[in-house]
Amino acid sequence: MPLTYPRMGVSFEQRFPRPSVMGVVNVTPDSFADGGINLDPDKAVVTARRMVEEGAAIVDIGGESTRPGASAVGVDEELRRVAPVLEQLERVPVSIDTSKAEVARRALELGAELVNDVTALRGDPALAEVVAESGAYLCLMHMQGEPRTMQTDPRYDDVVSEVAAFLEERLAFAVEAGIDEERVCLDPGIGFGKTVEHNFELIRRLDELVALGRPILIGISRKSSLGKLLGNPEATTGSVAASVGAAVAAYERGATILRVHDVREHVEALTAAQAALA
Ligand code: HH2
Repeated sequence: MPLTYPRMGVSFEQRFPRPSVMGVVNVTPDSFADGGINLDPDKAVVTARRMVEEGAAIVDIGGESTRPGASAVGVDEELRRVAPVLEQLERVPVSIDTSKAEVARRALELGAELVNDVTALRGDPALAEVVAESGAYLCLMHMQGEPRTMQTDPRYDDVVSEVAAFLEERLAFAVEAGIDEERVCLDPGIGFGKTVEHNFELIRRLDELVALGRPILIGISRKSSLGKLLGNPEATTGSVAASVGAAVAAYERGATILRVHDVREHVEALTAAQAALA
């Protein structure tokens, strides 16, 4: 029987105190950092359990890569990838990284407690109702364009105010659809239609997103901006050390939850940062 999570009454802030770590497990052949490594369901389960032992508050299971240039995956294939993993993770706190209502519904039945939607409820018109009815936690993320083309020529007049306005509008949409505002977190979507400069400006001015009043999730772990920052213009990934540095900075600027591939390193660094900053 799936573990029943306290779906009513517990706010996002109570469930995920600052700083919390979300471990990334991609059950995909093509994800930019861990593609293929966790495609075998048994391997994905071992990785997810290890991440929780290392201190992750939740593990984000994804069956579709959204890396720049990735092509979309159908519902059946996405379910075929993630369902066998979720079935074996009954006692593990799980988030489902999907934009599809049908995938989210099945994942919630299998015990997932959070829906992580990189389209911020713009991808599948049926998803808002699934989240509202289940009482699940929800992450709304900003993306300019769509994964296939988003890194071609991202442009903003002011990236931070545009991302803030977008997240505010999507939060209002979610609340209008019956989703409890207290259960929602917001994410500027590092690397989703953004240059290196855009990404770091979003972290530098994170206080302007914190001012929206909801917890902020940051996913910069191993992203190419970190490799580019360190001098390789062709980088498709970044190092663990650079990821940890950026995560600690984001935490210091107000982020609540850090979405990462290397859980132990981030938990250790954030524990020390918290002690130093408290
Ligand atoms: N980044 C990725 C996927 N999902 N969700 C949120 N909320 N925030 C993010 O920054 C974010 C996300 C991309 O990273 P990853 O899952 O490692 O790669 P891929 O999309 O190639 O599977």
